[in-house]
Amino acid sequence: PSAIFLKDYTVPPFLIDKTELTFELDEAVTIVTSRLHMRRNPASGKSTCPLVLDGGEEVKLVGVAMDDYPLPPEEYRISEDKLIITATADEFILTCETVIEPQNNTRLEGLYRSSSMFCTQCEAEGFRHITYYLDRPDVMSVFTTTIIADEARYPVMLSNGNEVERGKTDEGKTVVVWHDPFPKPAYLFALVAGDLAVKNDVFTTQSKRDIKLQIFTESHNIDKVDYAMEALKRSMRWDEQVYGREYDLDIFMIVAVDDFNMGAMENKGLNIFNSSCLLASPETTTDDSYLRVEAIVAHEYFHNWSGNRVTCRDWFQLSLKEGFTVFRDQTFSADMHSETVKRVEDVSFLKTAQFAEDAGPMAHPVRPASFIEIANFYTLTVYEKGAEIVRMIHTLLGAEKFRAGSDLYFERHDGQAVTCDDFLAAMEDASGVDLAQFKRWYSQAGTPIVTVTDTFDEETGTYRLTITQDTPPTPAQPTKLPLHIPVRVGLLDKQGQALSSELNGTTSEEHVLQLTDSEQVFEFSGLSACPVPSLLRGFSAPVKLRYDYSTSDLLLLMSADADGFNRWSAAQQLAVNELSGLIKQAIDGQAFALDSQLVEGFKVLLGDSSLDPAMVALILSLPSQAYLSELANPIYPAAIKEARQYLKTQLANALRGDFERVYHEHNVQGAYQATAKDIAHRSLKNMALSYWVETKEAGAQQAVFEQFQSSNNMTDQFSALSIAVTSQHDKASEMLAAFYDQWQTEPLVVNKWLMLSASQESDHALETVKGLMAHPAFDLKNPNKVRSVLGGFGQNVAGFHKEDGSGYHFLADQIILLNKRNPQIASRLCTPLTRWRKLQPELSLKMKTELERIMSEDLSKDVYEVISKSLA
Ligand code: HT7
Ligand code: ZN
Repeated sequence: PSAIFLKDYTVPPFLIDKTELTFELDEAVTIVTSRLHMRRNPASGKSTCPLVLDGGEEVKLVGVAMDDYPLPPEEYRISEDKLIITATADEFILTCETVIEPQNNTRLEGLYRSSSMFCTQCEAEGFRHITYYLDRPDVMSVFTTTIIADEARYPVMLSNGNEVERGKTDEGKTVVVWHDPFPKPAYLFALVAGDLAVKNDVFTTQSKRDIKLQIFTESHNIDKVDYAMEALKRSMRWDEQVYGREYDLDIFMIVAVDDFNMGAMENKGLNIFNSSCLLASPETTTDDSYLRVEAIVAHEYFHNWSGNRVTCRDWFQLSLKEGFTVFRDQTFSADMHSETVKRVEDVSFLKTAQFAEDAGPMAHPVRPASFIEIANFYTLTVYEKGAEIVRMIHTLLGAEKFRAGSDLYFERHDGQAVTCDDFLAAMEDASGVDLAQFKRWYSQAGTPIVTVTDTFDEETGTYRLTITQDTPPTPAQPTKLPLHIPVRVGLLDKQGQALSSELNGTTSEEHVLQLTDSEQVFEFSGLSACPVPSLLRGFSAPVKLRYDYSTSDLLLLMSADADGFNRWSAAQQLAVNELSGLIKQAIDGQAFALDSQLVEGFKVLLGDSSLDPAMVALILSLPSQAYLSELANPIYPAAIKEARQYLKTQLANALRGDFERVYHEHNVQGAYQATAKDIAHRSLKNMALSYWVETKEAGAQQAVFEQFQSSNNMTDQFSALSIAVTSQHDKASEMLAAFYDQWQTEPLVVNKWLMLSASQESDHALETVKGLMAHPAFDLKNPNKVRSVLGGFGQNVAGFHKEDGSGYHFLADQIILLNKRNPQIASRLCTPLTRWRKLQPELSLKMKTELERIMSEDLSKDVYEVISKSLA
């Protein structure tokens, strides 16, 4: 497989003004007829080149006609999945009849079957698995879709836009015609047919248009869509209020499907969701999943403007729509709940997973310069770091100018396929802010390291920060240029009071430093004593901050900083410092010894009822195994696990009474509600329980068991179960079995059970996982189930990182098994193996051996790209 490069982009030689599709859906074969109204693209300057259409190996061509005359075989050929037509007029109608077998489509790209329904997934390059087409995002066309099927089996037949006709064929089949007036690339095409139940609602826009809202599911799930429907209406209102964006069609539909490679898809007017990201009920859904449903409903809806009305010119520009839309959904969720809690969660995820990606063999810029398989670039870098870039623009411009920039972007590019540079140009033009250097964030990979040192001049009352930046080399980018980095800073006195200071003529309690050079000095005047700096407030840039904070500075920031985010950040840093010492002791085979400075800080937190319980819970949560692995080099997985366990037990024993009290104080009574307030209480209660149980007191063990048995909601029940499993509760196995018995008819709950069971640490973890894959609840065709079991196993230190390498061998076997069946899922399963270079030497070698074994197979493009880059 070979790479394609951004620098080689050329405009399409042909355009498709209108696309007319007919689908004759059937269990055995589906016949797809396309009538493409095409013309040469004057902008391409090519007047004679052949027409080359994209296809897939499973698409069988039955016939092709030009302006209704069948083409003789010598005038076209199929080569490497492309249909090549040697000669064309300047303007013509191309008709293709193709046959596909959706029921045998295990890749879940294109048209496929999920349960008893037909559904599609066309982003990024799925449409070519349906029929031959110019499958690239800068070819935008007006689609009319005719669906013909047996109404008894498929009473619901949906596509993009509005239903414009309904009738019967001579054979008695039902015919439904959909027309989407908005030109769109093929990746936004969608079709669904099945026996589905519907929930209807109406949203009245700011200009008083009534929009019909419909959510479709299989009938047994229709009682679980109320939350998603309310979230949709909140999203529609928010986009009007915050971005001035109103919905455009008269109908907006969402369909839930069980088999789906990712979370959801923003097809124009017909979003398709993984049911795990749409369905919610108090008994079966945890708080985290409720928030996820809301965020993803919002994300897909927001794409209607940031993605659909204005789309990407090419797939290198993916972050144009994804980075912006993630920023929009993050801000929405912050507005719906707590801004600080949301920021902590997002940053914690970024620092754990995106930083690891940036430090690994798949590191790439937010706008990649090349790829072998675009599906591999739906990454945390493109999405999450891309959102951080948009957030930095927001910080640099301020809210008002940012909104002006967004308005200009939508107005200037409505109906176009554009680039990240176009987005930046709109932001610059509307604000007058120069983003020339800032642009490097899009093209330079890697996480910058920002190092801060300080001095205080007693005589002049001047505090000086010297800040350097350095971005480490990444694949294909050995040297880096300085970036434009906004650093939000506040200063505190030794009692934790905010200090006002003057910087460049502005006096304020907070400043945004514009770091643009490799080294810069910032002078704050008007201070009477050396302050404690609160640096990078709100995580104002996606960088690794280095500043030599003393323990007392961190304790001060944790208890008193005006910036809630930095209070959490200080607590994390304290915990990281203590854990680093413990990890070293574990690696050196020493007995653990620690007098934790966190005890006092945690005690104050646990006694302060004025604080947001959700923030307290976040501050109490120790840095995760994954985050500590990201920080470590080399990574000793077992040492990290032991160190975390030791610190948790120390804190639990030192504060046992506080955890027990807080557990009882935050026990929410009454009917379940997914409100910020109730979620906050549940999160603190369950965090307290997770500590209390580490004391091994009978009362705590009993509390876990009772909560498991008597909860009226999945958050509390599943928290109790997870706590039992991780703390190796006497009844953990009994509880796991009972949980499965209770929920075996609810697939989404069973997925949680699969994941937790696979993550249960033990010497025979691998046998457990093999047993789970043979369990009737498992299905290799269902990505959610594969992710649950293999994702859970990946977190299982004893099982996955077993010294004999059997965990890595097993994962490699699964990747090889899925490589051809579902390349996208197989490729994503490779992620843990890409970290091999950072692992402790004995494990590193074993992992590398497995990568080499995978490499010797006949690989899909998806898996080939990840494995070959990992070994390079
Ligand atoms: N834009 C959507 C991307 C997506 C996708 C990409 C590759 C393979 C399968 C996929 N399903 C959905 C999702 C989003 O970001 O909104
Ligand atoms: Zn998206």
